[in-house]
Amino acid sequence: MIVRTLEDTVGTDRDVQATTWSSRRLLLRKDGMGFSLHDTLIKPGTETPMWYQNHLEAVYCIEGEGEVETVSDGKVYQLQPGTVYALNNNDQHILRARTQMRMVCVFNPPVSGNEVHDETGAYPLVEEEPAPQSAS
Ligand code: 9YT
Repeated sequence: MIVRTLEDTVGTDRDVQATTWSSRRLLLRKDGMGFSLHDTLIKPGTETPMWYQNHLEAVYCIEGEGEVETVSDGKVYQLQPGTVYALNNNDQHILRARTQMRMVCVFNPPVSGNEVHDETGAYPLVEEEPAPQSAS
């Protein structure tokens, strides 16, 4: 069993900083769960365009307020603690934080931890490593 705390991740390579957010990766691909689990802080007053073309992501807001817009149809959804959005169609979207927001994010497939958003707002797909060969 894996037991880990947020404190365990802060200041380590599991604590990833970007211009508009920081993401504490509690579970990564190497943990072998088939998804990754992140505790993410979105900076207040920011706008983040994203488009995870290689991943599905669910985002559960637990603190703060903001909105998310789906680019294809311009719809805007208000976010507050207790609201989840799920990018089930790899939706291109824009996240706007009115206050600092704290989000619990789940990625399928899991991120490996070193990805950064590319110019489209996506993370690259990290190929599975080959299974270790048993010694004969
Ligand atoms: C909510 C969101 O997608 N923020 C961007 C960071 C991402 N969730 C991550 O890598 O944790």
